[in-house]
Amino acid sequence: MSTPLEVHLDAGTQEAALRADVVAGLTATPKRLPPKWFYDARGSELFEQITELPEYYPTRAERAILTARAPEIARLTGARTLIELGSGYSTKTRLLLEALRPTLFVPMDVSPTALEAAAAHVGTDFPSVRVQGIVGDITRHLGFLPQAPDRLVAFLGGTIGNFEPAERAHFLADVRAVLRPGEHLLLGTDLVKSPKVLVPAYDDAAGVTAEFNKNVLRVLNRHLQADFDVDGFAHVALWDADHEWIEMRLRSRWPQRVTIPAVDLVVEFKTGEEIRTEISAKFRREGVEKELTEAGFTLTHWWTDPEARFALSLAQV
Ligand code: AVJ
Repeated sequence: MSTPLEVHLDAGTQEAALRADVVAGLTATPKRLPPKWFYDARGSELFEQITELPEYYPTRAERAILTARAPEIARLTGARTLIELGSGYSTKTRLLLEALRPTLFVPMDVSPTALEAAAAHVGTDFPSVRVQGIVGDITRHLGFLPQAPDRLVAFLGGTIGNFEPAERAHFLADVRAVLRPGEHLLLGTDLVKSPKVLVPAYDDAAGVTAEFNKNVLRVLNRHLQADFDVDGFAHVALWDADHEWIEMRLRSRWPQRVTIPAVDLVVEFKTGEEIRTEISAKFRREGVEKELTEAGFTLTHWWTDPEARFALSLAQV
């Protein structure tokens, strides 16, 4: 049973937010763009392909933890409502749904296409679960989450790593603020490991991540009538050991001038000049526990895959 998508991001608001991010990010030094603009229909599909790449271990590692721990998570939380933030296609979520058998499943994502696909497959496989998809920005629309009983908020995939430390603190405090005492957060975090493993995960041999990265330029071309030459930029993935995060960048191959009519902007690029398009922070247990505690949560369980590549934290308000 699935109710129609609840939309808190109408096209007008989305375009205004995109314009503001593009003006702020491409007039800054160094240039940057927020990763949320990767995820149009093509970008969401490319990300699904990334999750199947041999080099991209986080999805498989997290799935292994969920497979092993879903029954325990169900028992520990007793959740009757499952909320999934940044749900995408919700492919790993079926493991939680099978164990929890919740009354209500609320996936929230910026991508309506991904939510529709999620609602369709969950609706087919779990006919007794009511699905209420919310098209929204998890940094702005948590207030629209339903006041349903016994909620478990899942934020999987390591997506919290896309936020800078200060943004993470705000985000976790916001999640904490919408929850009632006794309710839970299940948080997926990728863990610090050798750059020999990390860098290829973000720079795969088949070039899918490169296409995903460049997709943000296609989004700007389509929505803002920009004239980015997508082939004029090279995909870059590097490990920032000080911040313990992966950075993705797009590096201009030659001097170029890009016109973005919708925001009345002309942007110049020197050869080698980069746009930072994503950070993907990697974590250690101490850091996760500290950040959860500072946000008002208590970390009750920490599970990793057998190779300790990825962690799932269960925290309670
Ligand atoms: C969806 C944010 C978890 O950071 O690993 C994959 C996105 N970027 N490859 C990540 C991503 C490049 C992914 N998250």
